[in-house]
Amino acid sequence: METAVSNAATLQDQHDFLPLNGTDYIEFYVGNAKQAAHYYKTAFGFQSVAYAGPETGVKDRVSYVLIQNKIRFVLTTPLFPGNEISRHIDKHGDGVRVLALWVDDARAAFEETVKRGAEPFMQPTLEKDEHGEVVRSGIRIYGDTVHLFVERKKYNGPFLPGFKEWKTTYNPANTGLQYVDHCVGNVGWNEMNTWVGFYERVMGFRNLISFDDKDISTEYTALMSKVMSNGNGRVKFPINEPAEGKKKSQIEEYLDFYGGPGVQHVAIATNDIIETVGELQKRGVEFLTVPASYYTTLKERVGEIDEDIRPLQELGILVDRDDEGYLLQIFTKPIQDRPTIFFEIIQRKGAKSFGKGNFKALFESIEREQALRGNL
Ligand code: TYF
Ligand code: FE
Repeated sequence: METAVSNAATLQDQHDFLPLNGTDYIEFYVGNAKQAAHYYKTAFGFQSVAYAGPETGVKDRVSYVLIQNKIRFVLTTPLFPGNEISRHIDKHGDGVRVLALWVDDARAAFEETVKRGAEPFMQPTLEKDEHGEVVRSGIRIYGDTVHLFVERKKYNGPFLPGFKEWKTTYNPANTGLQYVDHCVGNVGWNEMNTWVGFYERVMGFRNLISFDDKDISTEYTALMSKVMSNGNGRVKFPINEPAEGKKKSQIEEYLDFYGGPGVQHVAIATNDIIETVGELQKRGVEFLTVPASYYTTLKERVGEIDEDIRPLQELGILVDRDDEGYLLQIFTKPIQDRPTIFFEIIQRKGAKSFGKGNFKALFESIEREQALRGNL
């Protein structure tokens, strides 16, 4: 059963020991950052911002920084075998290494979380260049994924010290992507509550919503999920674990191909999902599809909405309603050859939920893809 936990009041009474301004950046370790950067520019409409590599004095890697509105992605590739990036890619394929959080005090963020049991990843480190100074620190989370805390209040460079502005004449138009709505982690069997406890105890997050395996017909992919949110709601991390069902859980397929826990999907918000998804499809981004019957019963399920059903159906956009409003969402196919990370595009019209009414149609769609891969 879905359960909404309403402990917002109690949390507001407490001091937030880990104030977060939002997501600072998401860093992907990829096999070929030059080509990945081209894909994020061409297909998703990201803009070139900054570069680090041999030309800037970094000898073992190349990183490209891309932005679109409030979303910042860093694409990093190793230049040699045997380093930490190479090993990450060998094990996981392309994937998310860093979920960086924007803070006002990276030293305090490190102290407060490590004091509460976080495993240190990076001691607070001051980096400087002609644009000012940045302090970063970091802790480990599930799998090989880490949180970095980034304090940049005394910095006005393009990204971080060590990066130079990336000037280019190739600048495809953006696609209306606005900000990171949530980042979902897949963890191992029976590990969900461990990570829920971690986000509560170590990070001061609270459980917004829980889904158990009964929310998803046992005919289909079984999983459990709990959505964790920080105090001001700007950072949301749902955690999934596989559950025993009649068929192989989509979470298990992920864990097999990622080589353990990691980021499953990044949900990106838009203010006009029809416009954004239309543009993404024109540029070759592939999305999961649902049967036409989904749209014949849509009005009964969600009532009146501002959008015409026709373009929603043409694009394959899903709709769900909760007590506070409704949301529109759609999911890409995995964005690399391993069936691991994918993106969600979401437009919220009052709804604060995650699309439970779409789970059956969505998971059946994922399951069809799993079957094509022979992993069901
Ligand atoms: O973030 C969510 O909860 C929704 C639904 O494997 C979802 O996007 C949940 C689990 C999953 C795929 C999507
Ligand atoms: Fe999601």
